[in-house]
Amino acid sequence: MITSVSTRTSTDRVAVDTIRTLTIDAIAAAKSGHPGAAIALAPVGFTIWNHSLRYDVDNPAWINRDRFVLSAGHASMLLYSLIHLAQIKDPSADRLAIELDDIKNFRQLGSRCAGHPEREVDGVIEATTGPLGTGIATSVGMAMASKWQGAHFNKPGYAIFDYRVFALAGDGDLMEGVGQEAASLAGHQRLDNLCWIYDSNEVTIEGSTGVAFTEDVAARFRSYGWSVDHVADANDRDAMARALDRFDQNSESPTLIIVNSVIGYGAPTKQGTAAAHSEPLGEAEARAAKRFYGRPEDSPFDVPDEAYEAFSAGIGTRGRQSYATWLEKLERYRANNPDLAKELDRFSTRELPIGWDDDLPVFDVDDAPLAARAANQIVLNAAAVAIPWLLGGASDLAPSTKTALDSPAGHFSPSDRDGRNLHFGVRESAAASAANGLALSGLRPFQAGFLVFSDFQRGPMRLGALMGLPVIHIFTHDSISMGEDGPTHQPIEQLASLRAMPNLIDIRPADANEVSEAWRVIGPITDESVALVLAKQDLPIIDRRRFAAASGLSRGAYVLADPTDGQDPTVILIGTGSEVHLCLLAWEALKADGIAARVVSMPSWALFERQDKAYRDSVLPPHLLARVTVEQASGLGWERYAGNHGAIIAMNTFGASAPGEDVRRKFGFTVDAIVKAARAQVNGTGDNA
Ligand SMILES: Cc1ncc(C[n+]2csc(CCOP(=O)(O)OP(=O)(O)O)c2C)c(N)n1
Ligand SMILES: [Mg+2]
Repeated sequence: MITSVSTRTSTDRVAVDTIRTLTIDAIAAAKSGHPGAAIALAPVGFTIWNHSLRYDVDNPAWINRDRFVLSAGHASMLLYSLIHLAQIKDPSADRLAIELDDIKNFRQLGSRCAGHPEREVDGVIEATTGPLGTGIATSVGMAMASKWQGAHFNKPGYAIFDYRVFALAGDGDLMEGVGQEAASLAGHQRLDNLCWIYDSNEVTIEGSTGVAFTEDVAARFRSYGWSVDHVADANDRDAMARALDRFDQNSESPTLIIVNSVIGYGAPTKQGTAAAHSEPLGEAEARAAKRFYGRPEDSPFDVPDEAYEAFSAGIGTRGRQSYATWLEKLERYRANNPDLAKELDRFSTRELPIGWDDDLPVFDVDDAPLAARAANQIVLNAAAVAIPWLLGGASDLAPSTKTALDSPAGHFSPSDRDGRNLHFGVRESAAASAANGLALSGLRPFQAGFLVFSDFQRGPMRLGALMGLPVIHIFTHDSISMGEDGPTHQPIEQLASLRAMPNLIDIRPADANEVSEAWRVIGPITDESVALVLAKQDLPIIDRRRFAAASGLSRGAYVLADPTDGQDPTVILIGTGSEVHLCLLAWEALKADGIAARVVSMPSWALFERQDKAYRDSVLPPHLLARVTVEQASGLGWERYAGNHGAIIAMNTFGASAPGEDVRRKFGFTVDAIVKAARAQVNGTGDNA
């Protein structure tokens, strides 16, 4: 529908105010929610979507769609209203992605309008947000992905990937450290396809930002290398559109558009106050606000046709055209670049190349002992050769974590967008957030660091797990055995806390072959994150001719060694990672003593827990209560496998600064200690001491 400018303007105004009234009504029905920012930013959201966003509402999963991330996740009703009014189709069912009924059931079980936006499928809600700062940080990964995909897949005249990323942020997002790290990274990388819109309303929950946040944001972003633009009034849609156009023309740097708004605009007593942030308006205030907007006071969830029409004339028309043009380009691209097009098809459906794991290395028992991180370097590189879109980096620790990809992988930078080594700098939180953004864009990212610093990443890791993203977190220096750097660098409680996280698979391999098998498991994962936990120190290669095959790793735990004379075991030694080797030495010593022991290698609690009971019982027979678990980490949770009577050899304190061997001895991780505990178990004198 072609409309005159004046009609467009009044129709647009109705659409903007409909976002506001839907917000008011949904929050009133739920008796909870955050109206203020959604109301104030309605014209801003409207303009981004209808003036700029290249997005086809009939094809939300379009791989080259522009991305919009609502980093101020508490303003979720803004996003739900936009999705509904734009009439975005559900990609897999004959319905809208968000129906009016979902909005009426805002924050209730079964509604797609959760308290904070939750990503479910590609393309509708682009990222789960709410924890402030993480949405904007994730958007940096998305912008990097767009650049990488463009460099990798585009051919002259065929821009298959050139999507832009918009993120809407509030004061909280800009205060958070993770947002600051990410802004610094984006500025350095000159991500000109990234636009953050900052709602500067000078209000947070505690009141005026004057109590805690008074810096010159524009100057800060300029120093990061961003272009900074201003829109003096959030209601000025023309000014907003012009600022978005300037972003579009900028090919040098990311853009920050600072928008001044009045929180809760139009709600007479609440606007401009912290109360508008988190309180439903209340009956009288809601009526007054609706009167102010010129919308009916007595018909809740009223959506006039003009509201749909405005979106249809904006994002609807433009998106359909953009998609059609792109599709036509893709067909020609396909004809001219058949191999790359095939790769693109696999990439777009998250399918691994056929035979991707054929050349994963197998390590020989006669090879020299190898640190798990060193083995991982070899396996990771083999996987990267096979999977073109596997890429990643460390938080300045690639040489220590051994996660550099060999030439010709290249280094991602403004002059090498095809590079697959990413340099996150010393920015753990941004690294994990960017990895989420890369995964949301279809890439297969890894991000690496010391296990102890996973603490800096829990927020974004948790969001990645919650979103079901196949991010590969590689954590090295995985125990007190890392030695001389001392207790600040020696992880204790990290493993237990990672194991407590839903949708995150823990894998702590015992030797190089378990590392290889770990990657065989990791490769096909599409909807969970992985924490691959690796020892710094050398580990002997387990003799797989004498002991069970490393492929047992895929089941989480497996019987590595049993009594050789066919006897039933009288005690089970359960180890993970570097401690499995100690268990094997203890097994030998016990054998020499006539004690029949079993050794279980348990690289992954998560994978073991999903095996059926018969398998679990075959590994850990319920009647066999004499057990010793060994792990150089907090013992929290090991009761699960040790049982009430078993011995748990673990850490109950922080570590100590000394060579790894000495630290291990000091804290009791020795063959003798394991043998002693096993004997006590067999004699019935041991317990959880
Ligand atoms: C990491 C994190 N800490 C705290 C919160 C709780 N919280 C939700 S909104 C908010 C204040 C946000 O202020 P601002 O970003 O300015 O949003 P506005 O109130 O202006 O909409 C806080 C502290 C959160 N969501 N995430
Ligand atoms: Mg604010």
